[in-house]
Amino acid sequence: MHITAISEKLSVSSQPSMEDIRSLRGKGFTTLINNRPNDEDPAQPGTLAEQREAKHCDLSYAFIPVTTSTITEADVRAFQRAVNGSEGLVFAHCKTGTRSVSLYLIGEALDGRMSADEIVEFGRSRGVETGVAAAWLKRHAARRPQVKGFFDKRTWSVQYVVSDPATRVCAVIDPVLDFDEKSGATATFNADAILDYVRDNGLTVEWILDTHPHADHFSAAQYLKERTGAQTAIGEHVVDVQKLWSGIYNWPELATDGSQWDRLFADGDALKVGSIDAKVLFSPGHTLASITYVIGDAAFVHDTLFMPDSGTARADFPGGDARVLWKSIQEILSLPDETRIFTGHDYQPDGRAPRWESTVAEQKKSNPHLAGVSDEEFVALRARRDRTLPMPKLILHALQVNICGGRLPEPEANGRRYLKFPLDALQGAVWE
Ligand SMILES: N[C@@H](CCC(=O)N[C@@H](CS)C(=O)NCC(=O)O)C(=O)O
Ligand SMILES: [Fe+2]
Repeated sequence: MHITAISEKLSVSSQPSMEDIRSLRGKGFTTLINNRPNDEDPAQPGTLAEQREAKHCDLSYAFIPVTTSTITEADVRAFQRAVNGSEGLVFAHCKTGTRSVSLYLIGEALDGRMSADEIVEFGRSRGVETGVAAAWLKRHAARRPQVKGFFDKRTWSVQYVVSDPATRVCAVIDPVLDFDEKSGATATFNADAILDYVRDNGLTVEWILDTHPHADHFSAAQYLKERTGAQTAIGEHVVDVQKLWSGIYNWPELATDGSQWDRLFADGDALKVGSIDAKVLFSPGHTLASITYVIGDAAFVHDTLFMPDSGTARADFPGGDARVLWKSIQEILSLPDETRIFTGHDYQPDGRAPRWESTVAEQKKSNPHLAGVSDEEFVALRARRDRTLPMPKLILHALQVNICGGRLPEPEANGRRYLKFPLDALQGAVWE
């Protein structure tokens, strides 16, 4: 292990042995960050062993695995949070230390504390590799649109603000309205964080876009429309979802014509986010109405693909179909290889920090539900996995709000709003 001090708080190193990890407390470190994906080489301990040892030695532990070609801003922010949140000195490692240094340098540059020249000088004076950070920052500067993800840890949802740097116009995608099913309380923490970001960055919201009627959280589309005046939109097949669920809820008064949104998008429809061209792909399979928004070089695929280490979305909700999902995924994968893919959920396998950005090339290469998998195998593996998944805990709460465009039920005579649930209407109870 070769330790290099990077800042007052942070040091980076090549892969430590378990014995090295045991020595960290004695050297004054209180946090261990592992930036190395599991299984890079058979000799590495891996996250579970490192985490166990860290716990044993009273070190805080964060698992933020990256490769040099797939670092995202979310990784950089997770790294910053782990460093800033540490009470004492932080020890970060990958195989050689380069990835850990790169995460630090990119964060410093994004926050305006270091220029490109200062990064080069930093590398020269400390003898660390800065090429990865420099290349990342160059690619980042050339990218449009800007994409800011907001992770909701209660529902593992990712919400986005997608903005055009030229006009400062933005679209909000899949915003979450907070709901606590135990108390029945609603709140706007997530949506207000989005509004703060919009205000702090001088953005104008022109679109509030949903990819599909969500089954696991309420949409904050209405709340954000009231505050910004922006247009709401969803895919036109939402009318089919409305018809399906008005039956399940025995709700004949529900308008099933999509009139709850300002705009309904059809497959191939075009829109603009400021000066950036965007188009809509119909991507059913997870739901009857799912769509993908392709905005510049970024595709918002929500519940079709998850991160390459996490597979794909389930296809067993009412109206879901694995064969149809496979077709939708193939259309997304036919976008250019460098297209940025932004997913709608991240369920944090092995407790790794949340991630939501990949590329078409990475998905094709390493998503285990896709790489080397045939359509028949996909349908079979989806059916196998879906049989094991309980229904989302909020499916019955959420659909009645989301098929109304994120409007809560009207208050009754006493001023309170009420939800209504069918009993024994859905398959998928898991009793243990
Ligand atoms: N435990 C979560 C599950 C949510 C869920 O079922 N998510 C859907 C997307 S809405 C999915 O595709 N899950 C895939 C998986 O869990 O493998 C909840 O209760 O909300
Ligand atoms: Fe979903």
